[in-house]
Amino acid sequence: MAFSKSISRTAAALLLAATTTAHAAGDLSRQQPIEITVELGKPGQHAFVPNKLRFETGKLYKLILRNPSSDPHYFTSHAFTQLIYTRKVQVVQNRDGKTTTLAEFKGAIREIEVYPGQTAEWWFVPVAAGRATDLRCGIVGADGKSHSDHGMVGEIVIE
Ligand SMILES: [Cu+2]
Repeated sequence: MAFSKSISRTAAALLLAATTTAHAAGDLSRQQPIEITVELGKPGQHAFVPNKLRFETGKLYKLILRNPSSDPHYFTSHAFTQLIYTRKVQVVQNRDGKTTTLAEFKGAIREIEVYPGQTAEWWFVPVAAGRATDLRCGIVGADGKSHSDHGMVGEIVIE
């Protein structure tokens, strides 16, 4: 008992030493973002393009969710949201070649719905490695099937 207690005390002291001598990485959410665009839907097809996404921990990403289709679409992955820190989500408007930010949302985000012809930007830093295989769009069409039933699914890997 006394032995294991002294071991853990030593470990704590080593950890403290390592923490105080290591260089601080700074504010990871303030890096220049790496931009990645995912199209939500394409004419006549419910799909994520691309449907396989790869990110690295500790880097800031600006995930541009663009909906060029005529249906609203969700970007939903519960597993993904457990692996990231969200800095913000922005709603942007593209008009006459000029991009204007309409709103910013801060805090934990669970899913995003983008309306036809619109764009949202998800700024986040992956904090844990993992594989999310639950990316989907749950909107149910007139045929009673969801977009994910029609193949609007995807996978996200964080390394
Ligand atoms: Cu959809």
